[in-house]
Amino acid sequence: MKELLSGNEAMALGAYHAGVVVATAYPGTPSTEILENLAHQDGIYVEWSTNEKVALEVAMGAAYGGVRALASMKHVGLNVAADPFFAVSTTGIIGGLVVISCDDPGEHSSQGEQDNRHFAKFAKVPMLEPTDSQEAYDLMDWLFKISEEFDTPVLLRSTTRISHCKTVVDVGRERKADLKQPAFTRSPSKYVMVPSNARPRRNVMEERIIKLRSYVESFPMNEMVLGDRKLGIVSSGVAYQYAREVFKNASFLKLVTTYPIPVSLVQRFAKEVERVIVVEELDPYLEDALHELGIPATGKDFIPIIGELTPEIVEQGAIKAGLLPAPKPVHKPAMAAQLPARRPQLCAGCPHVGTEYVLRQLCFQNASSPGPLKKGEVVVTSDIGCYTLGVYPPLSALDTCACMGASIGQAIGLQKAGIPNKVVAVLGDSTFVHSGITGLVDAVYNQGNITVIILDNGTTAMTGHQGHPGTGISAKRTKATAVKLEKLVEGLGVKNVNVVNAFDLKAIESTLKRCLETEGPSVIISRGPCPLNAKSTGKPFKVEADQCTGCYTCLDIGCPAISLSDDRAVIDASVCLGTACGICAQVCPQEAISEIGK
Ligand SMILES: Cc1ncc(C[n+]2csc(CCOP(=O)(O)OP(=O)(O)O)c2C)c(N)n1
Repeated sequence: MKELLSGNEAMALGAYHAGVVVATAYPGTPSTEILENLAHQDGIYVEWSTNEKVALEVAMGAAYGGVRALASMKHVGLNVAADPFFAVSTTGIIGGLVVISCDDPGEHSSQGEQDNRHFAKFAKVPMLEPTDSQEAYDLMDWLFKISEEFDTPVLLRSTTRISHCKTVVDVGRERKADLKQPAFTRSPSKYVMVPSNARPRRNVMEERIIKLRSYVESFPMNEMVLGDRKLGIVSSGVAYQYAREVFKNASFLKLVTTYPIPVSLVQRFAKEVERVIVVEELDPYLEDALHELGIPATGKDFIPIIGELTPEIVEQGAIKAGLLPAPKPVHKPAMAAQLPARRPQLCAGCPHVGTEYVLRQLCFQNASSPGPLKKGEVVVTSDIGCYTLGVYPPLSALDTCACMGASIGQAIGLQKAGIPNKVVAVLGDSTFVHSGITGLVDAVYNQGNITVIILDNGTTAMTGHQGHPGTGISAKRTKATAVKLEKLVEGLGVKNVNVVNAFDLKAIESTLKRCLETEGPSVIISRGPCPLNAKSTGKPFKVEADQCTGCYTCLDIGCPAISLSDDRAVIDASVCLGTACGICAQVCPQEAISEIGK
């Protein structure tokens, strides 16, 4: 049967057919749809885990219990899960364990760009990379087999284009019927990594890689395609597809096993061709591996090391390097009218807007340019989520954003460094549970004189409304036990805990002012539903044209429902959340905004 599947859909179906029993993930683009697709399947356990470290630990436990397990995450998620990733490489498993890392070259929706192929080599974990959805589907079966045969976790590395592009997949398999029965075999020398047990496991790891080196030599998905022998191209992942498109007649070596690489196969290929080049996205990972073998390959001298590749970028690089003739100039028709540039922005009715507006007023004192802080201004350390869009004008209310959970630690650090300004940390509810909790414990333990604002919209909005422990909704969208954030915060030892309505500007302002005046850590939970997730919407607002003086204060909240017509504010009723939000009415000095029909 043939289906049109994205790489992520194909990985999910491939894992299901391969008999995965436990699947875990923390959402993150471009990986999220893997677990979302597995959640539809019957007979398997799926969970949105608290974070990627927990996701891998749960999958690792399941694999210790003898069943096939999968943990998927975005590239930076593997940084969070790095500790168990290295640990499970040391202990090995019993049931197959597959870790999927979806990298995001070009940072379409990430805080950083990194090439996670290095993780495989670093942790001594075998890695395979599909070049399309068919291979993504087929590989899942291989990955679990390799994992079990070699007693090792296996890394499947994907990238945005592999994960999100749809290609035709021959879905040839059905779910395995002969699943292993879950059982744990006691074996402290394998599972209890005290130094005396961990040292012998290091030998096991090295022996495993030697065995894998010879295994990958005959792995059927690595493929040598001999064309014109003048140019031989080594490639993997989506870059292989681009290379095939650009170099029509060259010879190719497609590598699916990219750690370890099949050394003899690569050497044979290099002998078949006059010149070897490597076409790969991000780092010169394969190129360096070829150099180590003494093969004088090139690639990164004409293919960028930064950002996502396209066939056009590969082609331009090849032309510059003299590998392809320059194209004859063709007359291109004039471009169609360009769309106006538009920043990403918070939605109409977003509960984050009010808090960020107050932060702007109170902490930045409307200072507009970067530079040293004035007396009385407050530093706002931020985290990652929809609320990070508050960095853009007109809100411009944030000072930092590094990695998930960092806002609280950064705030403590700034305060302990002794800067003369107060510090506020801002993070979302999903981010708080992911990795904010430990920072807050640090603030309690070490008497951090900071205020933490948890923007609780009851969901993981940025990645598409996944549940998290605070929401009481499971990955299968059934009811789960909800962790109450205010109780959790109190339980951690915070004495000054406040819950405010995220749409009540006065309450947010007075609570924040009070918190900034008190000693020790304080927490404000600013609560309001995400409008894209909320069940009911409000009655829209309008601007009374004769009352509007054109002062533009309402534009300062950056609501996409508000625009100008003849220098006066107007509200688009089809977008406005009105009574469910009401922030524009609260900021209007003329009281010119009210519910339609009133
Ligand atoms: C380590 C890591 N994992 C996952 C992500 C993807 N991601 C970015 S923000 C975010 C959570 C957003 O949820 P929340 O904190 O509740 O804020 P909201 O978007 O709902 O405002 C996630 C999962 C990431 N950037 N880094």
